[in-house]
Amino acid sequence: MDAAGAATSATIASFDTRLVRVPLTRPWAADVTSVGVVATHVVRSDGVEGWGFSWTPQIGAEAVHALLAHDITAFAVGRSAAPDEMWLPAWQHLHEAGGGGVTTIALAGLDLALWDAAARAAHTSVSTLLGRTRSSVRAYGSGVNLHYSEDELVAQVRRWVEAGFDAVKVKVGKPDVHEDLDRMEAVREVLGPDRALMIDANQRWDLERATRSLEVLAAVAPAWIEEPLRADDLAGHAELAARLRSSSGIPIAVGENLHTAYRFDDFLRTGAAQIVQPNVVRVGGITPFLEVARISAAHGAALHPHLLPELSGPLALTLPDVPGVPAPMAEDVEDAGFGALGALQDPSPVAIADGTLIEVNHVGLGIRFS
Ligand code: SMN
Ligand code: MG
Repeated sequence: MDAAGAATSATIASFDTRLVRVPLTRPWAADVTSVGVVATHVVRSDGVEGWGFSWTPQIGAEAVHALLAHDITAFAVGRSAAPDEMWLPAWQHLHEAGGGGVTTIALAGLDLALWDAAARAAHTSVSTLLGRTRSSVRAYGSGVNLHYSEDELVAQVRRWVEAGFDAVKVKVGKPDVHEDLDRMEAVREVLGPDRALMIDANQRWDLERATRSLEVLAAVAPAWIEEPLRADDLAGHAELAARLRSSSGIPIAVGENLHTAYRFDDFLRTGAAQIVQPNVVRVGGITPFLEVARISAAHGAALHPHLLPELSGPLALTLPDVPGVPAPMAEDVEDAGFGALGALQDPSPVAIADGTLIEVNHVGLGIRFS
């Protein structure tokens, strides 16, 4: 699994970007009713074209677009079109804008377009170019549902069970943990004892509140606790992990708000997390995502890519099989895939049925925005 398949002597002839707002049919909060996509398009000196994108649900789409349209375009045009030759110099060039966050989110728009072009040049899909290690991955049902009533939440979980998911993820972090417990008990009742229940606090707790909350929520046997604390609180996560090791044993999952391979290494090296969830866009694209995958495999940590099933799913098919480490799962947030939202020009590159994601025949990434 390396970038060898993407090697090329072609250079970047042109790069253009456009900002698209994709309405959510199922809002993620009162003020999150659409997601921002910056669609990108590269033309190489050999005439091959590639389509990529950047993405940010609520905050920063215009900033990402500006960074891509100005600094990244000016840097990229004329340079090598091989994504792994581009990535590090481009990241170093952007360092005044910060090492992660908007910087890496924007860089993904270039990296994805270059990978798409590399696969199109070989008349194949990106996952074939990288080398598939499996033909399918489990998918889990997920929802942005802290604002749902308990009845709405239970109805959502019923839909997932009916759709054949054997693992689901729901939000916790109500002001009173006993309300969380009531909701999770209702969810657990629908799931039964054998389906996995993951819980996600989206950074809502501090160390003491997380400790107390997880003592209570251990009753529903969560398969992981996701983002219990402020995402950059490395020491807090390490302390919470130590407390959990000597109590409920619930593992900590983080990564949707970590932006560099270095940061993933920090969390794994210090035992602050046991499961990592890099978001392919937020880490800066496929090139750094593969680096995060190498790091997590070296630490023996499970990796479940965050969101974006049309992008994350095919990449999960290429991740190495690490003995003793659970296989990657894809996350299917209800009604939020680009295909489901009607945002794609071509048929979706993936299909999810019975809790399993497979690829549908396509070239490149198979993700062009209409
Ligand atoms: C999440 C994050 C961002 C957008 C949608 C959902 C959530 C998850 O934290 O893990 O699914
Ligand atoms: Mg999350």
